[in-house]
Order: sequence, then C-alpha cells, then structure tokens
Amino acid sequence: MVLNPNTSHGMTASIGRAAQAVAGPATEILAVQPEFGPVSIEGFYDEAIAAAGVAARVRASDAQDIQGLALACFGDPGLDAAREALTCPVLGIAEAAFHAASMVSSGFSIVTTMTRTCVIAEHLVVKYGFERQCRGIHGTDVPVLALEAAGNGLQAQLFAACQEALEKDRSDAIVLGCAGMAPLCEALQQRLGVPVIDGVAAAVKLLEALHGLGLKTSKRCNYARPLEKTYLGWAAPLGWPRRA
Ligand code: 2AL
Repeated sequence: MVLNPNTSHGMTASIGRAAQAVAGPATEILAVQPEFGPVSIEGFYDEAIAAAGVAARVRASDAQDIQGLALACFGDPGLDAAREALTCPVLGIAEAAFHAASMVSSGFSIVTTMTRTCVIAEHLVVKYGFERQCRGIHGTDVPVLALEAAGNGLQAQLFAACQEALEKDRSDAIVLGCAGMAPLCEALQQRLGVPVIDGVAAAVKLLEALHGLGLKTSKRCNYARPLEKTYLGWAAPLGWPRRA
C-alpha cells in the first residue's frame, strides 16, 4: 500500500504510477489517501492534521492484506503511528530516500518544495541519523500542487536548483524532497549525471527487499500495538483495538 498523506487525488494517482513503474511482477500496488486533511502538506500544521488522516486510513485498512506500507510524503507524517498499528514493514519516503542515497554517494543534497518545509526535512535528517551524509537542504518555493502540472519551465527550475545544490554542497547525489517530484526523477538524473533519488520508488523497492527477507515490524516494545482506550469526539472510532 502506498499512502499519500495529502488529499490531492491527482497526486495520489501520480504517486501510484511512480510506485507501479518500479514494482516487481509479484507486487500489487494499492495507492490510497486519507478521507480528510490538507490537499498538500507544506508546514507543521498541515502535517499534524495529515498524520491523523494517515492514522485513520491505516486504521481503516485490512491489515491482513498489506505486506508493506510506504508513506508518500517527504515529512513522513504518522510514520511511527503506522508502525505501531501494523505488523508489516512501514517506510517513509524521506527515510527510504536517505538510506538509498547514502548507499550510492558519499553525501547528498535534498531539493524540496517550499523553503518553509526545509526545517521538516532537517528534523528528519537528525531523527534518522543522516547528519553526516546530508550536505544541504534546498527550498525552491515551488508549491506542492504546482508539481502536478509540471511543464518544462518547472523542470528547468528544479534542474538549476539541483545543479546549484551539488556545487554548493560538494555532494554526489540528489534526494527529491516531495512525492510530487517523482515523475521528474528520471529526466533530472539523465541531465545531472548523478544519482537522483525519488523516495516513492526507493520505498517500494526497499519494502520488496524487506518482504523478501521475511522481516516485519518488531512488536516487542517501542512499536507494540496501540493500547486499548477510549477516544473522544470525532476520533472516537479511531481507538484501538479495532471494533467490528
Ligand atoms: C510534500 C510531499 O511529499 N507531499 C506533500 O503534500 N508535501 N513534501 C514537501 N516537502 O512539500
């Protein structure tokens, strides 16, 4: 399952296509989104509401059928919550992209959307322990939803931002800082001549690898199932465990 934490149907479809393009023959991709929440995630407030949408969507899924979950927003909203709720492997696209980039370069630059989202990426770099490999985070002030209509002008702008990032940071690879950038990945990689990592593709392939290794999320302690309790108000149906 590839879960787009924002509620843009166009972006969910685009993310689904990016996932399908790299999926192995035995993998069935299910691209979904929350029923409520922001159409794009460009700050902490958006992210807080989106994380609740992610939790609700995960809660509503048939956990038996999901072999792996990719959270397809670069802030990885609700990642730890989804890991608690499910037993299958769960990866965020930022997390997956950092791991992939660190294996094919000595250091990478992140090129993302709005400058105000750089701090979110910065927090994740620290959380996941990639401070040494991440050489810089660059905002382009391209709004997330503008990526849906990405024409040549936008590609040229992102190409220039990637080139500048590589030079300024003395880095060897680019991590694309938004799920909406997935369709531009191949062209950017060809033009730049360095590895360009789209987290959606990286998460799908890493999930396939974890599945192949027979690995699931540990339920021993820190990602144990959410405790049974009452949730009030609009969140009442979201309490754990699942009621019939
Ligand atoms: C994102 C993303 O991947 N999806 C979204 O709505 N916002 N990331 C970002 N840096 O803007």
